[in-house]
Parts: sequence; C-alpha cells; structure tokens
Amino acid sequence: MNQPTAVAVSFPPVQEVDFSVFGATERVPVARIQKLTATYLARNWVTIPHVTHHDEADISELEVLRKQVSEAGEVKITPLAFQIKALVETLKVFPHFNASLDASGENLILKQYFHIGIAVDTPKGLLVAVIRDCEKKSLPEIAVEVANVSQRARTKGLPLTDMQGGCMTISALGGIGGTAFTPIINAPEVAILGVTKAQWKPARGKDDGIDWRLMLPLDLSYDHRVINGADAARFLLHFAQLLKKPQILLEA
Ligand code: CAO
Repeated sequence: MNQPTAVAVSFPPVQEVDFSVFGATERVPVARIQKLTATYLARNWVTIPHVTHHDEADISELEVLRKQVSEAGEVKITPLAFQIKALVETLKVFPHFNASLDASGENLILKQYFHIGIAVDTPKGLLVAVIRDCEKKSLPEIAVEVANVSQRARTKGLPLTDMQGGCMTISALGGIGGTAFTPIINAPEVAILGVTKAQWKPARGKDDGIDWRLMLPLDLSYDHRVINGADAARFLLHFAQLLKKPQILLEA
C-alpha cells in the first residue's frame, strides 16, 4: 500500500531591500494584534483547501423593513444583525457548516449552539468578536451587542474569552465598499461569509420594464475537505432567500 508522503517545500528567502535607495522611507513597528492575527491567517490559508463561492441576495424588502424596525424601536439595526439571524437559520438547515474537524481529521464535531463571529476592523488590527447564543437573541439584542463589542474591540481590545467558541464568522465590509473578496476561514471553523456593499441593479420587471433591486454581494469561503461545492451553493442560496423574505427573521 502507498505510504503517506511528507512533502518539504522550500522557497527562496524574500530579499532584504534597502528602500531608501529609491526614496524617503519611515520604519514603524507592526502592531502586536496584527502580528498575532497574521500567524493564524497564514496558517489557515496554507493548511485549509479554500474555495470561495459567490452569490447575491435581493435585500430591497429587507432594507425597508430594517428602517421601519429601527425607527419603531430605540435601537439602530444595521444589515449585519439581519445577516447574523439569517446565518443562524441557515446553519440549522446545513449542520455540516456548524462543525469542526477533530484533531485526527477523521470525525466532524457538529455543534448544537450558534455562536457567530464578526470580524472587527480596529486601529491595531483585525479581531474576531464572538456573539454567543444568537438563536436565543432578538434582532435588537444582537444589534446592541455588535455595536458594544465592536466599540470595545476598537478602544480596549478584547479578552480571549470574547473571541473563542465561534461557529462561523461573518466578515462584513459593506459599510466600507467592495464588490467581492475571498475571506480566509477562521479555523477551526469550516466556513466564513464575506459581505460587501449592496448595489442597486436592474432586473427584468413587469412587461419587460426595469425593476431596480438592491443586491447584496455574498462570498462564502469553505473548507473543501468538509464541504462540497453543491452544498456551498445551496447554503448561500438558502441564506439569500431568507434575506429576500426577511419577515421570518423578525420572529426567529
Ligand atoms: N451595504 C451597504 N451599506 C451597508 C452594508 C452593506 N452590505 N453594511 C452596512 N452598511 C451601512 C450601514 O447601514 C451603516 O449605514 P448608516 O450609517 O448610513 O446607517 C454603515 O454602513 C456603517 O455600518 P457599520 O460598519 O458601522 O456597521 P455594521 O454593523 O455593518 O458592521 C462591523 C460592524 C464591526 C462588522 C464593522 O464596523 C467592521 O469592522 N467591518 C470590517 C470587517 C473587516 O475588517 N473584515 C475584513 C476581515 S478580512 O481581512
């Protein structure tokens, strides 16, 4: 029988360049958080076979509802709170996404809880805050928690306990921009959802007229050892359908 083969790969070292030869420069230290995150990102990028699947969700109705709910209550609800709720409902239908491989790689640990990670952009680097038990929390409760935890992450940083135990992460860049990207999986999770800026797009309407729809770009990176492409496509379709008919998320 063939034995597993260890493959050693060596690369030429990156050249040390004296940039001052080309123009003025300044040397600034890399922030501690950025350095720490870099080691995990590099490990995950190299050790997990990533595939990124792209789709978009029609959020025209969701945006109307979101504004109504925000105005009727005391809490501003950003699109991310709806996305967290929709992700929980989608994970319930696709349990292989709410899972981690065990150390042997032979078993999948299916989780029966729904803790969602959110990537937070801070001045010192990227942090992932975990919002726990999202299936038990209302949209306003989730919105408040996202606002509080991201504020804390940016000002004081977060203790390790606030960053552990996530089931799947959302990396929301929609408040900034972009049409698509390929997020890196936050191991030991097996998938990550990237979201960029919603855009108005024309669709074929009644009598071949133009119907303008607000479309949200979605990018799902998944661990191909655990998830197949067809399941990724179904997962994202289900997620997009929940955002298209968002009423159900209010009661979820
Ligand atoms: N399309 C269009 N507009 C969007 C949007 C989208 N997909 N998502 C959010 N917005 C809007 C919000 O409605 C809000 O608009 P108003 O101020 O006019 O009401 C505005 O953008 C700001 O939203 P926000 O970013 O403050 O809040 P959020 O809940 O969407 O996100 C947080 C919170 C913490 C996820 C975000 O601030 C953040 O840090 N994102 C960066 C994540 C990141 O760095 N990812 C990369 C990781 S991989 O390197």
